[in-house]
Amino acid sequence: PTEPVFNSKGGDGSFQFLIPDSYYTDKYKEAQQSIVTKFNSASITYKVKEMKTLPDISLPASMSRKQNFSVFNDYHRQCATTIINILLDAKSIEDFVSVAIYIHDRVNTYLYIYSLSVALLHRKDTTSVPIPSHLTLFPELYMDKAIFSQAREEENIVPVGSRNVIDVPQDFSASHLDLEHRVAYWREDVGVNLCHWHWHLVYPLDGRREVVNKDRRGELFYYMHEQIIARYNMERLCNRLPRVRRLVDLRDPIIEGYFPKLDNTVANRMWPSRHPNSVLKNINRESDRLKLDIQDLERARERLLVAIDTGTYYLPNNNTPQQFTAETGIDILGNLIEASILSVNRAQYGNLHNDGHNIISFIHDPDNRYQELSAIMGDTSINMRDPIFYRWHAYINYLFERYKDTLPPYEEKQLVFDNVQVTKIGIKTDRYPENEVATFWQNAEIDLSRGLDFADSKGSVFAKVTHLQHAPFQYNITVENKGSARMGTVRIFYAPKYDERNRAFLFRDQKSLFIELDRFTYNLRSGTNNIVRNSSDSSVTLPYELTFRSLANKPAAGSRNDEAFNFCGCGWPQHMLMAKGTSSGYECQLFVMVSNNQNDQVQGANFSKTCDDASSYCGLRDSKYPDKQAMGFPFDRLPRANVQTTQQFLTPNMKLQDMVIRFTDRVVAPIQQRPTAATKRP
Ligand code: CUO
Repeated sequence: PTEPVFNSKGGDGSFQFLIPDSYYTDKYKEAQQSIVTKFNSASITYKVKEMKTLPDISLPASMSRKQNFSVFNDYHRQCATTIINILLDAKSIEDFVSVAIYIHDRVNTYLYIYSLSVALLHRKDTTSVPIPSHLTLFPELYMDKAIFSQAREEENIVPVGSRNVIDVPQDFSASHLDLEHRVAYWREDVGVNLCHWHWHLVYPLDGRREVVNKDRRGELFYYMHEQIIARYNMERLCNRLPRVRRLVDLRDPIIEGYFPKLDNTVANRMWPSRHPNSVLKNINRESDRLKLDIQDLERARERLLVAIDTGTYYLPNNNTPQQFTAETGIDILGNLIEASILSVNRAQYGNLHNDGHNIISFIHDPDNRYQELSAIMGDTSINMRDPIFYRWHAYINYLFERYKDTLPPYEEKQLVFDNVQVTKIGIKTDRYPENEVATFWQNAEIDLSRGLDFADSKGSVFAKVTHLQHAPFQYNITVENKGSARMGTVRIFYAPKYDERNRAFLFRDQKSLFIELDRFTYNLRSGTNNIVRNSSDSSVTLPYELTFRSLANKPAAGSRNDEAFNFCGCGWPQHMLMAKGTSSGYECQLFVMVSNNQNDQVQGANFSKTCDDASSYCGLRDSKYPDKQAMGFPFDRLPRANVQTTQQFLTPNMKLQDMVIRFTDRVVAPIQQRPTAATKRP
């Protein structure tokens, strides 16, 4: 802010905006004086600039304030794009704050927070402004509705200092009579859902080209969701569930039910549920401006399959077939299937992925006769809770895989790194046997006071959630370099070893289950190199503090986590890096490849230390994606001839190692990892 007006009263850092009279909506005009009086004990007052010309927000204001916002709905997206563009166009921070405040009370709250967050992430002058934590703004989206009355009771009756931390039960959405509930701890994890919300903020599918058209965004849409499915499948196998079945026949009953039990404070309702064996129907809902037939999805799917199988697609009004090339094909296909505004021909290839979300999210009330709102499948901050999310995305992923299977396998010469051999890899921890990772439960406390708007309260009310955690570990990698000193790219993955029938996977199936754990560059000396890398330095994860952030657990000033604290929030949660495993030790395989960095380097890929925590899944802010290889390399294609097993796939610069994940069913206090200076971030 350029000219804040400071109020000398108080010293607690509390803050208020002094809003121009003309900004009050009719609803609050009469109460204006009492609102100002109520908050005038704040120690800092910021006088909001009054804009001479107010923005036209008639479109976003037309969306009901009691409706759920969905990025998959075209109308909702247009509303969001209008707000985002207004916020991006504000000439200064002062103007930005002013129009943001003007819009705030005039549009749907979910729509507003989404638009504000996207704008903050994409304005050059707000890179250091923390985007609102969705978890603390809307805690009701992340935990059982039942705890909130308890929270209000604590806030109203119990003095600060004597308040109880409210326990959020792990098994609130279902019981183990539902087999799918075995992986509910994973689907309903706070960090997993926040990760998905943030990814879609960083990669909006609509808006200005400079906002949407990020480097390899279509490919990253494929890869990020492919990795989610791989991780989910491994989690299922750990829990003796089969890999997720893709949703192929849209007319079959959907056997998976889901009852979220989440409060919807915007609509003052509960989020709708889906009964087992529900059947998809054509959608016609005026209030959502949504008319959609099952056939629309089937037609789009057929056309996409023809494009994939022939390796060609068509541009609008152009009869010349265009070829998918190995370099850009997957990126074009990602935008086509999603479909983002970068789809090269939406009229022909439709809106498959988004419409899948749409049609599923209205399965309970397709023509609005019961005036029910969309279900959680329409909301990117909560849809990973629902088993149907994975069945739909497994289908979407199948299309991408089908395309990838048309590409020529990598030849050995594309995989090797001359004179470089990986001779030993392993996992080490302080207290567990070699190549064993320990998993257990851990608790995190979440401050509810902001989301519940305890305006008059001093102090917080905390909820305690239980989440999966693993003991921190180190990768030890020995590399023999018989050549001169060179830079290598170290790629670390892991995958299940056995299928549902306990048979060792063949490469062609296991390749879809390899989960990226880390990727970093390393200066290889001539001779023997012993690389030590901490699990917490992963290029796919977001530090723990960024998931459960609050002022109470802000990382120490100057630490790596502190630099990132204010920024993106995009990344797989660190506590979910590893699958749960089993109490007897789940057998899986660690894979390390050291590739020649000369082939991997990208000009213009800058690790700025802001938003670079999870570059594998989230890319880099204002920069190119930092790896020239296809995302998922070397597991994104079918193997070369005569390769049956992953062992046979290996070239000397790769190594495979059996490992186990051993789960202990109890809550363990946090374990700190010792720092190591042995590795270097790129
Ligand atoms: Cu992330 Cu379907 O793209 O939920």
